[in-house]
Amino acid sequence: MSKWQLPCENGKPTEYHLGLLKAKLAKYRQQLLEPTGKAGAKGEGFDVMKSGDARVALIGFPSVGKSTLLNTLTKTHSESANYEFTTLTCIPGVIEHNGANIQLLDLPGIIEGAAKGKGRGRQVIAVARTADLVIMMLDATKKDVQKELLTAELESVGIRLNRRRPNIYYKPKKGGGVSFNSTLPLTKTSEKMIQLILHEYKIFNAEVLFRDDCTTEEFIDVLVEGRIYMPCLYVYNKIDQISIEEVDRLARQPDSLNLDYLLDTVWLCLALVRVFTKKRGEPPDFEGGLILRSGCTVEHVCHAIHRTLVANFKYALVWGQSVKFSPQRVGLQHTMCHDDVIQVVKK
Ligand SMILES: Nc1nc2c(ncn2[C@@H]2O[C@H](COP(=O)(O)OP(=O)(O)OP(=O)(O)O)[C@@H](O)[C@H]2O)c(=O)[nH]1
Ligand SMILES: [Mg+2]
Repeated sequence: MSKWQLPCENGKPTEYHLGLLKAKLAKYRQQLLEPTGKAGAKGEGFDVMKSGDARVALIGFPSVGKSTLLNTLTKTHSESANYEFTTLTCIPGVIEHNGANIQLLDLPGIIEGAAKGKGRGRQVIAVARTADLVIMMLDATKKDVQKELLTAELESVGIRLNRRRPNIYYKPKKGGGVSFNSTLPLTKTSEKMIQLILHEYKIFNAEVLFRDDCTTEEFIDVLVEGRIYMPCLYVYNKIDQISIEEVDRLARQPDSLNLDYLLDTVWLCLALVRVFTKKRGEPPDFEGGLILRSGCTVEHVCHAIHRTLVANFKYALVWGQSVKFSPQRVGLQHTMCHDDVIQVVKK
């Protein structure tokens, strides 16, 4: 066998060899991404202050209409024109929705090879990593392949779009070797494969527990640090340019949107919740709602009101969807719903 050939089983490269190659690839990519420490480090993004309640990044090829969308949704103006690379830096705007300030970032267009540093790709991707949501803008007049290309660019730098973190428990240990377990039969990888990959990473002591039928790639994602799991919305622009049949085809795709409810969908994806506070004997303060994350508890609300409030907390009265009776007396662990009203009673 020449050294350029993969070890074979029945003429096919062995599964284990492929798994190892994937692990090696992930390792080298990771090393490439790590900043070199010097000024102009590879991972550096555009310097834009994070502000507001959440951050949304606009990603797309040049001239798909990213700046036009920013100009439509926010009071900020970003140059838009019919030539490519009109936008050369990161322009932040603010969307006001349901009383929340959502930071929308207009970014330069990215092209194939962006992750390797083509164009301003690296900086754009570094900013995307800091966002809570990515809006991928696609030109309806162009082919569907743009979506795959952009997804591949983001994948190659560890950004996983619309995917859950793999349900694998992994803990490096000081000694005792590798203990491997799974709560169900594994069909997409095997203990031997995992052992080989751990070996490749020079990890000889660890506990691994598969709670789902995950793939080898998903295990590598758990092993390699810095993976980001981010919601992504696909927005098709320039639909005025295509035939009604084509619009119909796009609209039937499960993740297609129109501008009317783009904002509502952004809100849902960001999992934001607005809670109104109320003083005793007064109407709720509908002007100044607090913006929190979905799943927030009364304790989170108290922290958002004042940092000393939890220490003086006796109980709270809540009106709205999170309670059976309005009002209902609840404790610090109670989970709030969107548009609930809360009155905190101090000791
Ligand atoms: N027909 C049509 N043209 C659009 C639409 N949205 C934007 N455009 C035009 O497309 C061109 C590019 O728009 P931009 O907003 O500058 O695109 P961009 O994605 O910000 O481009 P870069 O900054 O170069 O990456 C402009 O001439 C816009 O007027 C749309 O919905 N329909
Ligand atoms: Mg632009």
